[in-house]
Amino acid sequence: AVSASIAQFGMTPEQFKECVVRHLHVSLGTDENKASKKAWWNATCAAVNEIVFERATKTQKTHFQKDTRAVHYLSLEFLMGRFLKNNLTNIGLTEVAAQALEQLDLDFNEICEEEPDMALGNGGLGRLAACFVDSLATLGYPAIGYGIHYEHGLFTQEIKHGRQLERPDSWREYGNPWEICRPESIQEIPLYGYVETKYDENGRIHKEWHPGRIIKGVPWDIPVVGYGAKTVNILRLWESRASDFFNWDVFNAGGYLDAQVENVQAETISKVLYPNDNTDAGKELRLIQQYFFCACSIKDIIRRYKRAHGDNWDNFPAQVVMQLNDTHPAVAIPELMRILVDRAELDWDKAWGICQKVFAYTNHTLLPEALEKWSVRLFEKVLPRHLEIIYEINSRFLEEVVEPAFPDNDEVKRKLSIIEEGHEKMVRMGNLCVIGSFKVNGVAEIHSKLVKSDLFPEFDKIWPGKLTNVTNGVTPRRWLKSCNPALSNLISKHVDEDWPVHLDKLQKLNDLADDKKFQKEFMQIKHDNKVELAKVIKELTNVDVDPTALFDIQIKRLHEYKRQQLNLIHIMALYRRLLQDPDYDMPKRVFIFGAKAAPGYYMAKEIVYAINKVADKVNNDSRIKDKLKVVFLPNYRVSLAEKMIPAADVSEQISLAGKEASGTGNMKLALNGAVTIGTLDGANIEIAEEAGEDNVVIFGLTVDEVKAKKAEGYNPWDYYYANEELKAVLDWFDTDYFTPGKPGELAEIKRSLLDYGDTYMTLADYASYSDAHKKIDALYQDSAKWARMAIVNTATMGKFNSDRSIQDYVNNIWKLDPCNVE
Ligand code: 26M
Repeated sequence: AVSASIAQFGMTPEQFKECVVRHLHVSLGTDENKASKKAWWNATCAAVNEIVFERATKTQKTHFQKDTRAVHYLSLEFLMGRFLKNNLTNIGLTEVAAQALEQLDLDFNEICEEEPDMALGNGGLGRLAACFVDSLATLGYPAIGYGIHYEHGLFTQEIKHGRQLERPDSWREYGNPWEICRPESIQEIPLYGYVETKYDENGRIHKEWHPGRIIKGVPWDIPVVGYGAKTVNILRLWESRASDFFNWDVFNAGGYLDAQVENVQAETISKVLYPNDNTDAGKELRLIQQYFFCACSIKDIIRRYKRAHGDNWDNFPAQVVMQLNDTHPAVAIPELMRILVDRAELDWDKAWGICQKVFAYTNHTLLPEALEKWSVRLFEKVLPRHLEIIYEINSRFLEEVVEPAFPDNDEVKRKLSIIEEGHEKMVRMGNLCVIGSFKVNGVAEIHSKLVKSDLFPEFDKIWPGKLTNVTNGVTPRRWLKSCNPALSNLISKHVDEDWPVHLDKLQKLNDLADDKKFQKEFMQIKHDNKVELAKVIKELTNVDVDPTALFDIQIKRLHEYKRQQLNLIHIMALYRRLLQDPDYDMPKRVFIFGAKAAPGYYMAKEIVYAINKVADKVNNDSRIKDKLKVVFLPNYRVSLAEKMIPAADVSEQISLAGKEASGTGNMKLALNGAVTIGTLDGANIEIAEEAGEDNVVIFGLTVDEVKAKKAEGYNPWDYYYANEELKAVLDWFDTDYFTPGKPGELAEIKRSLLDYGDTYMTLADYASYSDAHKKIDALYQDSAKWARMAIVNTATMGKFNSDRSIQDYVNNIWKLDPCNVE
């Protein structure tokens, strides 16, 4: 079915070429002789859009005519990356476009490089949203992604003298060919002000919110092309503007300048993505961002519902499900209650019944510092009516639900209350989400188990079955077919060509895992990909690396719980072994990092600095004869990941057990034939189950062992004194060995691991990690064994197709039917 639909866009390279040239003239206003690469890229996008926009319109029309139930994916982040190659892959025109550009004397890959990444996300959570919208369209489900049209996405990272510098990301400074503005669907959003209590003639209480400001929300639509391009869904992103309506008074009173100030304030809301990952900042503007996009989206959903169903709310839960991507859109719950109770004048119980059938919530973390809380004071200032509604939800919940389940138990009530009592009263967004949703899911088996047992045990008792699991996944279209074309072509020679939608079919490669010819082809492709990455490394860092060396890659946000510092300490130990014994037996190794630190995260930035300083020293030390290289690639992002992942031999997944909810980079790397070195954490456990214990290298404490060690009192000094090598490496941080003339510049890292208690038990796992790397060395030196492992990893990752995740959501939570378009 997929190839049949691809055939419908059957186009010859000549036809595609003509289309691009025509757009160069009529859309870009230039010609073949003077067009810049950027102009060619724009013209190519315009050619693709001839197909994409048509399909998008057709899809929207079909969904409206059939009045389909749809999922509305509410997320503050969509980390989409680049579109051109992805859209070509999904409409099946990659080869045609590549040939067309070649006929124009252009290099397809070079043209694709012109596109800035759409980096409207921090990391895993935002990229998951992007993979999910791809899968929803591919599977033909009616879906819409709602988010914010940030002017600036995640900062770009530069490394200067080893330190991270942040510069603004201006991804659409010169326009974005993939989006369309929809002024006809603008929404007006109230903020601030006060609540008036009124009584009607029957003595019924009525609350009226008199907002202090109105903000305009302008929607930008981005088509999301499914593989096979039958369904093209929409990602709708809201941009904030000052409302003209509100500013007229000010203007007329001669306040032209005051009005401009208001414009600036209003436009600030969608100005920039908050760069925190797994930590809560608690800033007023962030709360306003959350409310702004939830309120716009709900109004949009209701407008569409009313077009088909009028003022009758009875069918609303049958038509609408809203998935909350973490607690960031939690305020959608009181917002829908406000509209139903204050505006539609439904009674409370009926409104609450609707809410509880409409919302579902995904938890992405157990880290205490990431669990969102807003001060009651701030909430009251920005959203006075919503605070009242939250209080009402809470008191009914405590009385009607908690009291019967836990009679006279004030401790449980204190724990489950949406309001945290204390020095400063806080609104707990996680509790609000669990109470307001009909399903709550974690993102990997172990994570969901911990959500039940450690985070929300009482909720699990009150509502058995509400807490559930949906293991994350990644789209194999971007993360294999499009980023690793050579491997994809090899796979297609041995597996049905629809493997990008039926990824379990890769299992067939298991039969070839010991086949000498196949091993050779597989490893040759890996080598070629490493040659390509080596060029990128040279360009970005001026470091020469040998593509025959083992490429060991850790790519993810910089966070102490992810333990880049463990990787670094081990690299320093290898360096020390090589210095002490030039014949130390290990394969040539290249350790490659990609990581952004949150701009306000001090220790994360110290670790970035330390990696870069160690890299400088190691890479320029002729004594170790290039047996060890360390590379920190600046500005890690989706498009760089697409170049790194196909070239990885080893995938570092080394978080402290219990801390990484899932991980999704682990899936992409294994799918491309990398062997995981990892802890029993998040999805690593399921990757090990699928690949088999022999094809991953597991080390470190388990979740239970971590808990036991914490309980008995963990002391990092014990490990320091017990391990001569570990002690020597940590003491190195106090010297000026890596920072000549500046002793102690790296000392904070040692302090965090000893004096500040080593929160993530890096030292406890060191010995086991070091042994695991010795195992990797031995395996890599047996090239047949290694090839077998790499192949089995690719063969067994079918489970981690995000299509499977989406099908799990559909079956257990969303209950959608796929919709045929045409
Ligand atoms: C919070 C407050 C203010 C500003 C930003 C934030 C914030 C932003 C992103 C908090 C958390 C954010 O993301 C958390 C995240 O990315 N979690 C990851 O989710 C992935 C997808 O489920 C998992 O694979 C990762 O394990 C998990 O860390």
